[in-house]
Parts: sequence; C-alpha cells; structure tokens
Amino acid sequence: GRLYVNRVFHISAEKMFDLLFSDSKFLRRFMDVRKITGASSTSWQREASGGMKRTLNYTITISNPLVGKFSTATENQTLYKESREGQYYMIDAEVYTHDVPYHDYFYTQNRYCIIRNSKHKCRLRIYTDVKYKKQPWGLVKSFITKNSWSGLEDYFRHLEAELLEEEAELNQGSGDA
Ligand code: YK8
Repeated sequence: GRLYVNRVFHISAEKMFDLLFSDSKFLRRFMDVRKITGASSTSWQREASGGMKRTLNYTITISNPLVGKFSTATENQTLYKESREGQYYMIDAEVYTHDVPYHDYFYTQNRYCIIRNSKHKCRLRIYTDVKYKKQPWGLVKSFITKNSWSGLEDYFRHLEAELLEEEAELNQGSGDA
C-alpha cells in the first residue's frame, strides 16, 4: 500500500470526522469540483461486531484517456469499533468502480485514521491499497496498478489541498490560528 496523506491539521478530530464522513458542505463541494455526481448514502448502521457500516453510491468522472469518461462506483465504509469519539477514528473504505476495464479483477481499499492531537488539532493519515479479487495476467496487473495509483494520487493530493483551505477558513480570525 501507499501512504498518501500524513499531516497534522488545526482541526479537531471530531470536526475532521464530520468533514469527511457525514453529509458535510465540505464534501459536497469537493465532490462537485471532482465531478462526482448522484451521490447517495445509507446511514451508519451498527454491526454485530461492534463497528459501524454504511454504503455510498456515486458516479465518478475519469480523466484517464484509456478509460471511459464515467463510471458508477460503490464505496463500503467501516468505522472500526476501536474508534473513540473525539479521540480516534479508523475507517476502511472499499471502493468498487463498476464500469472501468478489468473492474471484476480489483478494488481499492482506503484506510483513514483520524487521531486527536490536542483539543483543536488532529493527525489525518490515508493509506491506500489496490486489492485483487482474482489474479490477472502479469501485464494487466501492472497496468491496473499503475493506472490506479496515478488516479488515487491525484485525488488525495487534491483532497489534502482542499482540507488545508478548509483549515485556513475555519481558523480565520480565531486568534490562535
Ligand atoms: C473515492 C481506482 C482506479 C480508478 C481508475 C481506474 C483505472 C482503470 C484501470 C484500467 C480511474 C473517490 C480510480 C482512480 C477512480 C477514482 C476512485 C476514487 C478516487 C485502465 C486497467 C473515487 C476514492 C477512490 C477510490 C478508487 C479510485 C479509482 O472516495 O484509475
């Protein structure tokens, strides 16, 4: 896997969780800019294991010339039971892109860790991994991996930049920004 984001933000852990995992204005705007449309989500449901789950569906716009312009996607998010409100949140998101070539071979696993640093600060870490449901021919596998990494890198770099903007806005005029 790869670590795409690893940074301390002047945003509380609770607020960071809200920004990224609720129907926040921030996320809606970010999706607009990324041309992610038709998003729908179930609410967080408690699992027997003690964790929480929800499912998102949306359509992504793809800039990779090798792929069609759009794909529907399903994202299954799990909030681990080890998470502690305001302190520590760990979320795994499995993303299935249904309309790209070789879509039945792979999915992406993104792990988000939000760790309280102080009252108004948290560390955000995002790891991603490309997972295989069945083993493709070697050349196909490196093709999928290479194209996934470049798309993911672009996406998370953009997300980090937008979070920095949000941080600046939230802390504007608070005196201790
Ligand atoms: C989520 C991983 C792969 C996919 C894409 C597919 C290439 C197909 C390979 C062929 C287009 C928002 C990505 C990047 C689309 C975007 C997905 C996003 C960023 C040529 C063999 C969508 C996080 C996420 C997870 C997986 C990403 C796809 O929140 O390269």
